[in-house]
Amino acid sequence: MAVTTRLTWLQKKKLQNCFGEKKFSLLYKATVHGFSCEDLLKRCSNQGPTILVTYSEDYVIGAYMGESYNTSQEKKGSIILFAFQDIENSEFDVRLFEFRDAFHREYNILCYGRSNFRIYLNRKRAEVNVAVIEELGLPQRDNTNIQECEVFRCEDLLNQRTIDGINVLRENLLSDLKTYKLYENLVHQARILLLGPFGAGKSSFFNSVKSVFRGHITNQAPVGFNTTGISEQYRIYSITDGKNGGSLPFILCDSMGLGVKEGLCMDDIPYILQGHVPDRYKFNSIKPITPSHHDYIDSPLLKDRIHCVAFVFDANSVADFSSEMVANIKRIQKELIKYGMVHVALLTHVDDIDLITKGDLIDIYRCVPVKSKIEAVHTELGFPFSNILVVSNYTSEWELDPIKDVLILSALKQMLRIVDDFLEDLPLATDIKGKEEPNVQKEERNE
Ligand SMILES: Nc1nc2c(ncn2[C@@H]2O[C@H](COP(=O)(O)OP(=O)(O)OP(=O)(O)O)[C@@H](O)[C@H]2O)c(=O)[nH]1
Ligand SMILES: [Mg+2]
Repeated sequence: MAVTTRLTWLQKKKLQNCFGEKKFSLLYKATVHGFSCEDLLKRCSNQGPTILVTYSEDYVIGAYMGESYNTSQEKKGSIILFAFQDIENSEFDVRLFEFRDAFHREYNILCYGRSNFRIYLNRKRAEVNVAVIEELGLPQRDNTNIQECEVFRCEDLLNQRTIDGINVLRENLLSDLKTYKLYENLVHQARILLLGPFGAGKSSFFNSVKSVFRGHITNQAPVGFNTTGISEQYRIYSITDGKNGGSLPFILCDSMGLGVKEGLCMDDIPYILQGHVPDRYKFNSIKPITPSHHDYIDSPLLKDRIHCVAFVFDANSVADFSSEMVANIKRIQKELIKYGMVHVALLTHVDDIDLITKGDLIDIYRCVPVKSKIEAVHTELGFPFSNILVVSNYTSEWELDPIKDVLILSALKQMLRIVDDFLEDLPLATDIKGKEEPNVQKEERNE
């Protein structure tokens, strides 16, 4: 069975952030490998930077060493002692005490500095210098009983091998998307509608996608901080590969935000889904578009219809949606099901979640706070887990970042797969009620 740490996600994350975005790999655990220096050094020598963590009844204390443990010699260098208590409370602080001295071993004792921190593993005890205890804010006592001791190898999360892997993944995703052929070539471009509350990041998602394919940051769609909504027009954005390249196999449709009193008029939604609403249509919160509107699209083809809806949600607000907002979203979902349309949830602003750092975006779906947001979307709004996607939009960056690109491109790829399902499931030349609908025809296959 795999040996696992006693650190909670939050404790580990706070420590990782303290020592500069590190990845921890557990090398030694006293209750499994033995309470002796021999056992510890056998497993932890020559492993590069390490972190040792001891657990007592009411606090955790440990040491970070930038230099490898070595069985034979004394090691001089920088040592950082750390401690935290109040671990029941998620607001706990990690206190640090840094000094330059030697690590050495005396028969069965690990010594960090001459007397700063000494661990008697075989006696399950630790001694901490009085001044250090004060510095770390720990309760004064002569020595501490240790229940557990663990040592982790610490590596940079964003090491060159990981960055190379991400660049390869990014290139593969870009090439898959540029050449993506939709089901039976029924349409050449998937129309993806972005719906969601004000400020969720709909327009920023379009800007982010466009930036990735342009090769530099662009901000075509206006974005803002206004809580009553920035986007008032319906925008149908086709994106090209680079500046002068061909059109990509998807179109993003940006809409007005959903609100409780103001915002996108619910009755506009069926018109949008069926493709009646033209580009640049100015929404009216209290009145839907009517066939008498001068640019109303009377006879939309399959290519003009929406093929997938992405509900864009700010990950930090999903747990606090008002009951009215939840009711609105559920009402739209019902409508979508009526049209046989699969929909996804796109969680933005994950970079804003407490403690999340850039390195976490590499494996964001495994981050505990992100998992809990995904869980909330699943239970509150009924989205299947595989249809809840996570991105971090470009907002204030000057340069593209391959880690963000991978999330954005992966989300798009999943949306295209969903469009395929929609197209495959479509009754030929019939509308969703099964009646003949001559106005909504499939696009010429070889157009
Ligand atoms: N940190 C962070 N900020 C984001 C993200 N996405 C959007 N934002 C910010 O959120 C704010 C609103 O973004 P918009 O893209 O205008 O949101 P919207 O859904 O189009 O809003 P409306 O058009 O008003 O409905 C802006 O300040 C963006 O910079 C994200 O992933 N991370
Ligand atoms: Mg907008």
